[in-house]
This record gives sequence, structure tokens and C-alpha cells, in this order.
Amino acid sequence: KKLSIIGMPMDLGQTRRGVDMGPSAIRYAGINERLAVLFDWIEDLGDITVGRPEVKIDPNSNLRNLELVAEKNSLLAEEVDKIIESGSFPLVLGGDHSIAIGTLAGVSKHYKNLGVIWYDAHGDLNTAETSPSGNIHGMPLAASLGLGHEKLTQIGGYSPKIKPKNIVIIGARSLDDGEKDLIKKMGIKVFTMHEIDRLGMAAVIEETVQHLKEKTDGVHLSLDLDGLDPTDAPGVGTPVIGGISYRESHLAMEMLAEAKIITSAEFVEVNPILDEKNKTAFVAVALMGSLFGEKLL
Ligand code: DIR
Ligand code: MN
Ligand code: MN
Ligand code: MN
Repeated sequence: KKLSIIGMPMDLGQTRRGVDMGPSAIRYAGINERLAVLFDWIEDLGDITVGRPEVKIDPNSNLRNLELVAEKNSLLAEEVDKIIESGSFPLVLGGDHSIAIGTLAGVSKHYKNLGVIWYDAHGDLNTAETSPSGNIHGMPLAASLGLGHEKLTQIGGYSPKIKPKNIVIIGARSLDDGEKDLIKKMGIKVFTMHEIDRLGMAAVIEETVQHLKEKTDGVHLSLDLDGLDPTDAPGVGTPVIGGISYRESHLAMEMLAEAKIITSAEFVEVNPILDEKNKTAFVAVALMGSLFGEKLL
């Protein structure tokens, strides 16, 4: 079992700076030491070069920093593709959630029916037409479905990357109107906080695994730390009250490890500037431990 870690220090998909330091914060929280014991072989490839372009905040743009987000995501897609080709498990560290466009572009060409678990307070199903913010980190799931600007949908040279029936969103509690419409229209499976409260996380993950297991040949986990409650993960740019707890998240990761369905993963939106003593990066690393099979006894 091989693991390849790659950082994507991207903050251009939203307007709060500091999330570009997410990969560093996660490394500082001990990712390499924690995961090394869980794999036969592990490598940290360092970061994709995003640079720190001083971008003008353009309030009228419906696709803020489109060119740069697209260009840097193409680089990430190539690296992720290479990792999979080398027979290793790709683990991408964000960076804002716009990087999922690049990750999925690199991953999905290796699968006929890629499943995606989107662990997030948000749906990330906006396009320029529906987005209230113009921030591309609110659009990666739509772009991967082939919806939105072609500079985003065509990364990696093909589209779409995923099918609506192969998606499960977990933790949603802040959805824009256009996103709600799309979820209904496309029949995307969503476990909002209501279902998590009502069924419990164990049943939610059991249903998720059941939903994905037969019809997919790989499953990507895209974990936005803002899926967790801000008390457990305060270092995120768009916190939403009433989220998934640290305990529930551990259980979710442990059950996904048991189910052995996850074939690639990314942990995004860690912003150490907004954090409390790097707590959110430590939470991310702890959850990775569980996802990759760490056991207490
Ligand atoms: C909001 C926020 N739906 C938007 N999205 C976030 O700007 O499109 N996604 N924060 O993680
Ligand atoms: Mn390839
Ligand atoms: Mn997100
Ligand atoms: Mn989010």
C-alpha cells in the first residue's frame, strides 16, 4: 500500500487569504509521521507551484480569478494522474475547494464510474449564473458534472468527470437556490444535517457505502473542513453553525476505512490564519488517520 501526498496552496477560489497555507499547516500538524505507519511506502511530493499572485478583488466578477484557477488546476490534474499511474493513493491537501476540479480531472480518467463523497457544509454546485459570490470554491462539484464555464469543465481535456447518481453529499446545511434546484433536477443524494441528526452518522455512512459500492469502481473523498462544526474546525473561510462533530467525523472515516471503498482523497479549506492554534489542521490529520485505518487497539 503506497501513499502520495501533494499540497495545493490555492486561495484564488475565494476571497479570504491564508487558505494557501493549508498544506503547510497540515504538515506542521504531523501528517507524514501519523500516516507513515499506516502504509508500506509514503512520499510527500511537496506543493504544486501556485505562487502568491496579488489578485485584484473584482466584486463584479462572476468567476473570480478564472484564468489562474483553471491554469493551476491543470497542473494538479497532471500530478494526480501521475500518482495514480504509479500505483499510489493520491492524497491532496488544500487549499480552497476549487482544487477539487483539478483533483477530479486527474482521478476520474482512471475510472469508468467514479463515486464521490462530498463532505461539506455546502453543495459547491454553483455556476457563474447561480453563484451569489463569484467564488470558484463554490463551483467544483458543478464543474465536475460538466456544468459551468468550459475553462473549468474541460480541465484535463474531458468532461464530465462524474455522474450525478455517483455523488453523495454529507453535512449540507447551506445551499443556494440554484444548488437546491440542481440537486432535485439531477437526483443527487444528499444527507443534510437533518438526516445526520435523525439517522445518526453510522446509518448515513452505511447508506452511502451501499449507494456507491455496486455501481462505482472507485470513490473519491472530498472533505471540506467546514463540513465539521466550527467549534471543532474553526480555521475555515466560510464556517456554518450546526455542523458535523469531531466524533461523528471520526466514525465516518473509520467506517469508510472498514468499507475499503476510498481510492483517492483531498482535505480542503484549512486556513491557519483564521484558526485557533492550528486546531483545524490537527483535526484534518486525525481524520486522515482514521480514514487510512488507524486503530486504538
Ligand atoms: C457559497 C459558499 N455557496 C458560494 N460556498 C462555499 O459562494 O457559492 N463552499 N463556501 O465551500
Ligand atoms: Mn493517466
Ligand atoms: Mn466546499
Ligand atoms: Mn464548504
